[in-house]
Amino acid sequence: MRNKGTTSPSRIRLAFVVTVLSVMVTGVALCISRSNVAFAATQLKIVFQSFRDGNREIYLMNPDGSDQTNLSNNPAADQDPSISSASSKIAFDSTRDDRFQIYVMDADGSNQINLSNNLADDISPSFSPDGSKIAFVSFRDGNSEIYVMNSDGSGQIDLSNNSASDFDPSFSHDGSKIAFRSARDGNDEIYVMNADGSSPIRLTNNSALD
Ligand SMILES: [Ca+2]
Ligand SMILES: [Ca+2]
Ligand SMILES: [Ca+2]
Repeated sequence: MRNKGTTSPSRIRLAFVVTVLSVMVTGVALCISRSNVAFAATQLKIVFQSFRDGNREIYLMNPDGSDQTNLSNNPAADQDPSISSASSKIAFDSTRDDRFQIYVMDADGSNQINLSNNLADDISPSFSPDGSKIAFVSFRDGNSEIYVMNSDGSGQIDLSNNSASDFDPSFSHDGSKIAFRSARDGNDEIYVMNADGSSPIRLTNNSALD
């Protein structure tokens, strides 16, 4: 179960791709929060995860591929980076404290802090565009839910509150919406809700996995 957030990157977080591309072109702050790669337009850096050291690590590189640097540098699994141009912070999840938890670090890899800090798995962090919030997935309620917290780890709130699987949150460019994947209607579909969890709307509707 704990690997679910990383085994299906092709199925996730597609709802805001058009917005993401326009943001990148116009050079305004962040960006994307896909499972393995995030692009910080204003910082001209790309953060990604790599298994090149025998375990998953968070790396940073220039857009031309130069200066690839291991930021997380820990024998545990470190994955799912989300970079905030607004705050110059990188959120990720890691098993270094046994369960997957949401961590944040500075863009040079310093000051790595456990933000979610509970006994259940927490994965798939995604910064809001202004860097003030982090959406993530938590299993603390017995099934996966979309949570949001302040960027210091305070105020952790269940937004999806549904007995089905909910995964892969991604903020819209203005921070007002969160797209995610849910199986609440029988199979995986893409949904969008307000950033406070209200008014979830199903965007896809088919028998395949979205
Ligand atoms: Ca690692
Ligand atoms: Ca759920
Ligand atoms: Ca479907």
